[in-house]
Amino acid sequence: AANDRAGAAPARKAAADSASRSGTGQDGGLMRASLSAVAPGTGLRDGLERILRGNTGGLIVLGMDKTVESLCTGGFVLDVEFTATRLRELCKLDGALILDKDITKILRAGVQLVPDPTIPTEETGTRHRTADRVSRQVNFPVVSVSQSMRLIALYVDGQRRVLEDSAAILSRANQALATLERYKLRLDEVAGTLSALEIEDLVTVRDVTAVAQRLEMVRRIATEIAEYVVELGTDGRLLSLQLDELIAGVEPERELVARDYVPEPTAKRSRTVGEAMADLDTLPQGELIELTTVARALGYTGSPESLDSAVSPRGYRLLAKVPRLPNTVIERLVEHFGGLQKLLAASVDDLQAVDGVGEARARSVREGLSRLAESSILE
Ligand code: 3AT
Ligand code: 3AT
Ligand code: MN
Repeated sequence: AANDRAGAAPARKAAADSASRSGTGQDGGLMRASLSAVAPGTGLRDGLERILRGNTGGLIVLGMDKTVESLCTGGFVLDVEFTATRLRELCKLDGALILDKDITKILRAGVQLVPDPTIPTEETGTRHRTADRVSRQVNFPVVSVSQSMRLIALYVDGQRRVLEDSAAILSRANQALATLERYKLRLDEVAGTLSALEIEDLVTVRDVTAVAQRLEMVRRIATEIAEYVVELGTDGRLLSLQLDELIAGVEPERELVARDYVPEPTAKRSRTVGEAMADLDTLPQGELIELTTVARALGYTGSPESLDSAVSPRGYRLLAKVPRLPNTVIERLVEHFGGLQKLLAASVDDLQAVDGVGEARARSVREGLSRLAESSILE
């Protein structure tokens, strides 16, 4: 089980990275980091909840630099270690608190913040207008705890997120998880069909595209859940384990499909595996449901008729299912044989002609491929 988890973690990270790439870019990254800093289980969240329970408010800047300093007037310079209880006590003072960016220290308390008044803000109330403006003016997040509305809000570069309680987030996350489960089942179905067709050499562009499409759908919903996991902090541990288990292997599978099928460059079209994957990644949701646009992202012409043209895999995806086969050997096997059908037809002797393939490895490849062929009979 420990191995499983170690293998799944990078997949989730990749899903998360792609969210910040295709989503709101760098700001998405800062919002994510900020949500993680105020997630349940952190000292900061504990302190914020204490302020809410104590019926006071708060205005807290999560970082200090020259710009922040230039907006500070009055207050006290403290430079004491951060604790949740100190945060709550010091928020009883009028004014704002300044923490260091790693939230290990409370640097100042009772500060009046004077942001540029020409920065537009839609917020009402001096506290929230200040939080909004300061977050647009400095490179750190700002947290407000509203005394009158009893809620905690996070301001990142003018974006506002109200922190919800874990029960509400979990109920949405569980719906997303149920969707992921359904998508994953469907993915496993189409991927199984693709393997069977590959063995029989009956693959069409449509079959490949269906798998690429399902892989992408699984990744997108997984990305959404990964965001809930960040927001939930320690309350998301179980969700995180379920997510990791469901998407184990999805990320490598996606690359293997691309490496198997992205067409050889021609004079008219050429597409690298990386480009194909990036294009799939950024396909708008509405276009992802069209097989023709997915086919085009992969590097095919994408006309409706072309979906029925025959294609053959290079063999990366099925070779990856053969146990204990190093990547370098997979590369050489594909290069030497040039396609899955030739690999399937190769004898142990033929296989040994490849650099780095001795008799034992040749046998294990031969047996591995035969076993795959037997187990993926078309239903
Ligand atoms: P009290 O003695 O508590 O009334 P204070 O100086 O401690 O005054 P607070 O920081 O508690 O003031 O702020 C109380 C309210 O005063 C909050 C806000 O509605 C109003 N206020 C403070 N500064 C401004 C400002 N620059 N513009 C408009 N309203 C302000
Ligand atoms: P609540 O929802 O009532 O908590 P608000 O936006 O209505 O927030 P108020 O005008 O009632 O804000 O002010 C509440 C406190 O917010 C007063 C002061 O301690 C703090 N505050 C407001 N503006 C600033 C500022 N510019 N710098 C530091 N503290 C501020
Ligand atoms: Mn108020």
